[in-house]
Amino acid sequence: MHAEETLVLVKPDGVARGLTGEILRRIEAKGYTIVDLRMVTASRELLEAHYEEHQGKPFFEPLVEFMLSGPVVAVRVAGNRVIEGFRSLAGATDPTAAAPGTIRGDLGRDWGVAVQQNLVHGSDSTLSSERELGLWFA
Ligand code: IDP
Ligand code: MG
Repeated sequence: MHAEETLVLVKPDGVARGLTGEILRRIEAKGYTIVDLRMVTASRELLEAHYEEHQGKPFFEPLVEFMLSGPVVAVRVAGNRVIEGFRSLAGATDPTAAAPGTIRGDLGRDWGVAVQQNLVHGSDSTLSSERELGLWFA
């Protein structure tokens, strides 16, 4: 059977802080497989498509600006139940509330800006992983 896949992004804060290796280490240590990886300077068009579900929310424009602020590392990760499993590794959206032991809980914090800079993105369903992998690994 073809293993499930998810899209992970190391966001610009993770790349700028030199945490790409630590984040990839956690994914590999959990036992998932890195299938493909690329460093991308995203376009506004790509980010607006990626985050289309959030259009109209107060943090949407700050989110797009943040994601444009530097390179992102896009990773195709495979494994059974990897979508759920990576979301668990990442922790809650708000890094202040994210549990210790998670990427966001251990490595992230609130910087007092309009968008939560929380180091990583992970797809939240098979529908979104297929859509997002198509955008980032076209
Ligand atoms: P997720 O990344 O945990 O799936 P989403 O709800 O999909 O969270 O939101 C996308 C991104 O938008 C978050 O990772 C975070 O960077 C930012 N964000 C989400 N909700 C808020 C908020 O209420 N305030 C500020 N930024 C937010
Ligand atoms: Mg999300």
